[in-house]
Amino acid sequence: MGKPVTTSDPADEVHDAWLPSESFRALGARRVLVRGGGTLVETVVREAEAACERHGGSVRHQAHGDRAPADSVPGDGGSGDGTPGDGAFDLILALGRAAAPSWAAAGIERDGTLGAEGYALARRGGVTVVLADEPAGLLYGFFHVVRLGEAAFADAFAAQRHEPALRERMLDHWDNVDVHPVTRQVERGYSGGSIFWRDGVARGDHDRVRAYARLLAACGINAVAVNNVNVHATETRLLTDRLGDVAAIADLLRPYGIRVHLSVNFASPVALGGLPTADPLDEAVRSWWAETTRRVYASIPDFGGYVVKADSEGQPGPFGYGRSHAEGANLLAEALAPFGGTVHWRAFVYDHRQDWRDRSTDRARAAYDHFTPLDGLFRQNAVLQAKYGPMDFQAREPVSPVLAAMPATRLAVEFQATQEYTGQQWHVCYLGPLWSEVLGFRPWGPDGRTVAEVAAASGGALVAVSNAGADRFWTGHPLAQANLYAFGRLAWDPRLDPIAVLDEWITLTFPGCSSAQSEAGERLRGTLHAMMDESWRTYEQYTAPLGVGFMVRPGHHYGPDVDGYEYTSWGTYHFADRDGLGVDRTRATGTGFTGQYPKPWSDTYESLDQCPDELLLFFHHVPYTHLLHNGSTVIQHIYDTHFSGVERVARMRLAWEQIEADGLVDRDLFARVRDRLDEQLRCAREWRDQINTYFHRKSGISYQRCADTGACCAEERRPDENGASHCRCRCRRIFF
Ligand code: GCV
Repeated sequence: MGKPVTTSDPADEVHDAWLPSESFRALGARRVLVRGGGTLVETVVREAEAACERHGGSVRHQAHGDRAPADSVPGDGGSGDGTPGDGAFDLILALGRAAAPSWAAAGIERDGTLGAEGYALARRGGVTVVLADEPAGLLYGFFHVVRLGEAAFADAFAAQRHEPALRERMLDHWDNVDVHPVTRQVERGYSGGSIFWRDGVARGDHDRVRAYARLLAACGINAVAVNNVNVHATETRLLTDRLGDVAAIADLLRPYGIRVHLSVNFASPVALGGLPTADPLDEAVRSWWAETTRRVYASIPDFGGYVVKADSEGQPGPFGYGRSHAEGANLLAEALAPFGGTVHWRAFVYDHRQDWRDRSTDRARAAYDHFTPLDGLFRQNAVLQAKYGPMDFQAREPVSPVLAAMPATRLAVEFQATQEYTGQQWHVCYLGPLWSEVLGFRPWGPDGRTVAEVAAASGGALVAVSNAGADRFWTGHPLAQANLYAFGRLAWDPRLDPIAVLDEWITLTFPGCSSAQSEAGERLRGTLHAMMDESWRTYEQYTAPLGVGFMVRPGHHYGPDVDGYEYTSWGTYHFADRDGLGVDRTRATGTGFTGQYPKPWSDTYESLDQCPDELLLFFHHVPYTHLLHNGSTVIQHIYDTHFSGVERVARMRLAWEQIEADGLVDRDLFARVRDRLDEQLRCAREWRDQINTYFHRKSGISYQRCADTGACCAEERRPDENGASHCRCRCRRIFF
């Protein structure tokens, strides 16, 4: 536990990510008492033991601590039953009734309101205490102490309560069991193969799955869907004759408080049950789901539930039977209800066979149009899972209006940690700030609730498509681990500052940053922040401009192709012509999408004057000469941001090279990041050159400084990222 998962070749050693042995040093050097019993408490004990074994501390486990006497308080000599008094410990982790003396000692009144996963944390009289009503709380409290490091054992602090904002914090794996001919082992996977599956069978790498569970628990994730939402033939069978494979994964995740979910094929009654229909109102279909679900729970008693992509991109669904999505979702919810399971029903339903000539059909409208009429009709254990934006995980989209329009429905917000549209884990793109913006967005204006509050109040969830795979660094790009970590932390507390979360990740993952307490350590921390804090905005700068989205190569979605999707059926258009670009989604003259928002946003987005610059082309079709709030014209902004985005990537690459000499980063990790930065720079230049050339050719408008002065080359010569000296704007080099 805590040690790297090793295979025969040391070069294949799996990276510890944010749980290297060093992060347990403070805790592992202490005298620890754990009070309480059960699977999750056993996990805490094993974790503490492993840490103490490495760092010289000790662990005492009092499994039946209900008998702990009331006089067992800090400073006390002992309980009289052989257990030393609490004062003999530096850290006490105590559960429920077993914790009675510790609650008192910590000055916390136990009122039983910490919930299933909450905990209280205090330090008093030289003892740090973690107290929980339920076992999961103790596990999360344990990892909180790990995060605090020495700070957990320094100055006294008053009791703090910690509870997750969202009760379900879930990762969806888009992993296939079979290697799919197009999407391969993991759809949109950029981290090697699947942790769970390989070539049609369960991978069987239990150490790896356990190590994954540990990482997830340490950042607060408590649910995992183990297969792709596009459910193909073999994956359909996970529900029945391949259920044993799912149960085996559940057994490995359970000790870390993680429940397994399964993506299911809506047509399973036909595909597996031999029924002539999957009509949700058909009695035989309902019985089939009820019986099948009963069997699932017989095998996996804490099974979380189903995830369904229906009537979307070729997946079957209720529309095929003339039924609504509420009827479809309720069919599965009804089957899950007796066992406490939940169905996650995805709102990603749109027409992917659109005619590009038809400018009235707007894919952005689809989820709202399909689902808002169904508000209030979903069963209590159905959660409607909506992507954070109305399109598809673009680097910049407005927040989905569905999230503000279904007050009587449980809602999950879906993010994409796997970087399908944000550099595919070849580019540094820390997504914490994007997610934080979405979670903090207030659909009803400054006095209204945030998206995170809406989801939490609805009893919903936060979900991310996982970016982890069988790669030895877990995420392909080692710095992409930060996205997985940040997702868990923000799902626990959406109000956290994403840069502080990043700093937490840096401290845990690169112990050299703090333990060196040297200039070199500070340099490494500073370099990582310089590379990552703004990396999402950097990515945004050199790719599709001002929220217009896509412009990626069709199919694999990597690299630029401005017209790649322009004349296809997918509904992702930019409508650039010689005069301007962008999608008119106004009520006045466009698709009316702005009307799906409540005030003030429906008016803000409708108005050309008020629409935020970064979303301008999502909502409006404007001339290239349109003046942005930042004083630039649209065309000049496109040129400028694409130049500056590339320069920022070049600086990242340089910064990374400069920390090599300090030796605080593992050589392999250093090399992996360096190689990926090379590719990021190559790709960013490709984006810059294609986008700038394309819009120069379309608009015929030159880079402004040339037009103004005609002499920019003389005035603004300066070295580029390769040290070559030439015109800052480089327009001649690029455009002609
Ligand atoms: C799993 C996008 C992706 C698909 C993905 C789909 C979804 O369209 O490109 O690979 O399919 O979203 O979210 O269902």
